[in-house]
Amino acid sequence: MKNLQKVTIIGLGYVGFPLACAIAKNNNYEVYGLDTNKERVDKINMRISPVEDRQAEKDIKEVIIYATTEEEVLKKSKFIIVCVPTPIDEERRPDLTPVIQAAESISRNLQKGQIIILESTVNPGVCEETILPILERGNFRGGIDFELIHCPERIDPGNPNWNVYNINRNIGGLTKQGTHIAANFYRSFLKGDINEMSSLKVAESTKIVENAFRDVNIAYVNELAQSFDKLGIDVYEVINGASNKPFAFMPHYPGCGVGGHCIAVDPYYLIEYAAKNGFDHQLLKVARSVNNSMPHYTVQKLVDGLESIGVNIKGAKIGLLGLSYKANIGDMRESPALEIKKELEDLGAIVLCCDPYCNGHAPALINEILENCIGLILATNHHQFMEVKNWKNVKIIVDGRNCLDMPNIESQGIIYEGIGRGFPNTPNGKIVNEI
Ligand code: SAJ
Repeated sequence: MKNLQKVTIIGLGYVGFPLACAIAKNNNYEVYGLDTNKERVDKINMRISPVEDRQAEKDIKEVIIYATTEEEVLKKSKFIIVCVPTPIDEERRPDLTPVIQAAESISRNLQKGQIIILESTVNPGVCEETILPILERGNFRGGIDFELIHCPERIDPGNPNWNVYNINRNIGGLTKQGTHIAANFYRSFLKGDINEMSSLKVAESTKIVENAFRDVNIAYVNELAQSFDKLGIDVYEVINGASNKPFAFMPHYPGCGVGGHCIAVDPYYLIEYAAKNGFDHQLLKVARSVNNSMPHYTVQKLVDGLESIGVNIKGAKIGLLGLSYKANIGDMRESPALEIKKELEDLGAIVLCCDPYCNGHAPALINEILENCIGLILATNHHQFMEVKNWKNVKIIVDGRNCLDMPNIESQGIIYEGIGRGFPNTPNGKIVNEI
């Protein structure tokens, strides 16, 4: 039997599992998955995808991945790829616990010649200052007895065009030779360009910079939205106008907040690391603060709207459409909708939540809300909500994603409030979505 190279992926979630499938489709590799979640391991061994990922749900029927909770599997792997979460804690401080635990399991099983690759998003310095010392607890030295590489993940959940196979990747490592070996490993099963970079820190920085860029740009339009609401100008029409400039402008769109495990999280990793090294990222901090203010801004629009029709929010039945952080997926991590729900309940509202992708947490049906709620906030632009035409007994709608048909709503005598739409009688009710 051909001596296949063994690969173990640690962390079989929305990043690790599609990656494991992509590697397993190349017949030169025998792929193992290591995860602490027994239910997830059992699912994979029954060839069922543990994540919502169209491509992976198809791939798992064609490949074999040996999933386990036993770390001894690491001993026999040439390549070990770490794809565990890098969240923030209650105080919005970086939490490297999953990464440290993965590094410790690797360290306990480390073999000469292994190539250790971190895909989880981290700030510059984590590989060399946190992971490497753990791996060097024994007699092996990085860059000599084993390689340490960073290849930041770029999965975009729910994106129909970009997936693990076709997106370009950046890669950096302790040594140039190790980086090249790891880059050729990725080239053997991916189609995107693999860009070999000069160091671990540069590779770590690239991903953080990508996502902090997005956070700052979203904060920019969120601040514009608050300003233009006062000025009676529709910021959407302005952004769409600016977008017809074929260079030097990149549209982002205002909304009820920024959620997810990337954009809402990654900037804190750079803010904290830079502060430890004597630099204060004021712009990144202000951007985070503007984006974190949007859930409250959205709730306040509802409170003001209800007051304008003589209704107190205390005791009022309010609908919340969407708990996910973005459209058409069921992921509530850092979702602004959760903050909106909490603030509504703290104000004494009776909140009915509807989210077809998170129905375990949001059991209300859309019609139940339309028939029983005097006001509603749309927090997630799921396509199901955008198909509603008759808003029945609702008297005020706050469209937290500016995705609803404003003229249709106003034609039913309902107060429509968007985020940055200026005065409700915006002449151009053109609806646009996020990029
Ligand atoms: N959002 C806005 N306005 C925008 C864009 C997004 O308010 O103009 C909000 C969304 O509603 C959501 C949050 O920001 O709550 C994050 O949205 P996102 O589209 O950035 O989705 P993510 O978190 O899945 O980001 C991923 C990232 N991909 C990786 O980290 C590999 C990010 O780098 C991508 O730019 C993003 O997908 C994408 O472009 O879809």
